[in-house]
Amino acid sequence: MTTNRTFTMIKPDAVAEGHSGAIIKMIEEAGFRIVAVKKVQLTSERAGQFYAVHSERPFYQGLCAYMSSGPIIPMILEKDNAVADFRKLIGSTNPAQAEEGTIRKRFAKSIESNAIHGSDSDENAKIEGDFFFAGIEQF
Ligand code: RTP
Ligand code: MG
Repeated sequence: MTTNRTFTMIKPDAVAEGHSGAIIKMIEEAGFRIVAVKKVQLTSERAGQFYAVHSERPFYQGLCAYMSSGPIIPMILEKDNAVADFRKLIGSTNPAQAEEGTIRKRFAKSIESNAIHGSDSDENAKIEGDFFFAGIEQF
């Protein structure tokens, strides 16, 4: 296994409910190192750019409204096998199907408001990290 990076955002519902600290604790205890972190609020347009891959899906408008409804905490993370291990740590998109011990099982409210994002490939991790952070912000 090689050390590599993934990208995540703590989504508006989890930030608003005060779960950021508990979620970051779970992430660090699972062995991820924080490479970059900040708190920002997206416009609906910018959320739409981030999720452009879903632009034809029926949930796209709702997703853009949700992701711009309050501040989020984007982060770049580093670990062996980062992308796959982080998807395991967050659990299924739908919390009803998420395994015990996962972040979504503990904090997601629904398939729409599901607390956290995780990149689905090394290529997308790089694109998504660069969407939020300049090179000099990534340590
Ligand atoms: P994410 O990209 O946020 O990590 O989530 P994911 O890979 O598990 O799921 P994805 O299929 O990429 O969907 C992106 C986000 O869109 C919302 N969603 N709503 N109503 C629905 O059926 C539905 N499906 C997806 C969720 O916020 C999901 O995380
Ligand atoms: Mg996805």
